[in-house]
Amino acid sequence: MYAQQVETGLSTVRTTADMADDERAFQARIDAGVRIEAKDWMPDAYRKTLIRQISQHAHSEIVGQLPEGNWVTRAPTLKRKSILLAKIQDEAGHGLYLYSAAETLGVSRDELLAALHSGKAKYSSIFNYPTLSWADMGAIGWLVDGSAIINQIPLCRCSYGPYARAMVRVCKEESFHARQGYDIMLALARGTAEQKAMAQDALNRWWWPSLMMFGPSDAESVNSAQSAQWRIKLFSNDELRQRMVDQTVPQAEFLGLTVPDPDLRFNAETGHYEFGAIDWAEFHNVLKGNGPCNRERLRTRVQAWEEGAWFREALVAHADKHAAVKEVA
Ligand code: FAQ
Repeated sequence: MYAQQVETGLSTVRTTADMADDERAFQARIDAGVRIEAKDWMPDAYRKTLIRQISQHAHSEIVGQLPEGNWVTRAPTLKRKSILLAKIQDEAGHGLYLYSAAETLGVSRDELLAALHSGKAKYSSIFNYPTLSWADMGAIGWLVDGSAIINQIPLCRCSYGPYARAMVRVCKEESFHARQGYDIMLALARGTAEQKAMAQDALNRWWWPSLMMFGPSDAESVNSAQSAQWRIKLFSNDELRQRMVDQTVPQAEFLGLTVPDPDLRFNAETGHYEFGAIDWAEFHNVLKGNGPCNRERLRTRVQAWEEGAWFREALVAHADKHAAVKEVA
């Protein structure tokens, strides 16, 4: 199933015959389901792939706070505001777990953040879209966190121990996030005609970007085959995207909303929904930095980093002073 799909992908994987002894032993451990830990020997390319994926994931959590942060002061009730605040704080926590997991691979947080701030490192395309109405808070929780869970549940079983363990807690928190998003959508869908129209408009704008979160199609995915061999990826981009569609369409129907895809239909034979073509030109454009909010998001992160310099310096000064006092004692 998955192996067949990734064969059409762009990356090639090494057979055991091509591998040196230590690499073959490493692959055998992975194939046997043994978790790789920070101090274990690992091929440089495995380390590099994990640093790439985990740091991109961390950046996504941190940048992902911004679209929702836009609505904290305008939440309709105190209760909604407290829930939204808690969710956004959770995302910061996820970023911290993930930066810590990346650091176990020998890269510093400063290096990772410098790559984000220079525009070299990617973060999820989804966070480059604007949040225009309160209904967007519902759509993000429901669709974006919903998609994140589908992608991340398998990561709890991935081969790298620190990443897999971080994902367990992240997934628990993400399910609260998805639930609160659906609850907002439910309240709007059952509200006035104007509120229902607002919910529909949010679904219209977030549906396709949410499908893009899963990455390029299997035929275009450059990293999939190698990541599958290393059990970093347990399911392909297209498999997880299909899972999202199958799970979400009935939820939209329950809300009385229409998924903005004229080609969407249920195939009773396969038991899956068939859906229309994704606009990959839009996806690549966002990845290149030309999405509606790319520049604004990056500017905000860089500004936050610069304005926080005094605080980081104070922490280091305090730590140095503390260490000096300890030495004297
Ligand atoms: N956006 O060969 P593949 C969240 C890049 S967390 C931007 O298929 P791979 C929680 C990809 O990096 C959301 N770039 O790559 C939350 C690669 O470029 P590279 C983040 C993308 O790594 C909710 C190139 O395209 N989740 O939402 C995207 O095997 C609400 C070719 O792609 C994760 O990061 C994209 N959507 O598969 C927070 C999960 N898709 O690096 C706040 C972990 C692909 O070679 C509020 N990551 N690219 O230059 C993964 O599972 C994988 O990295 C994929 C991509 C599936 C994202």
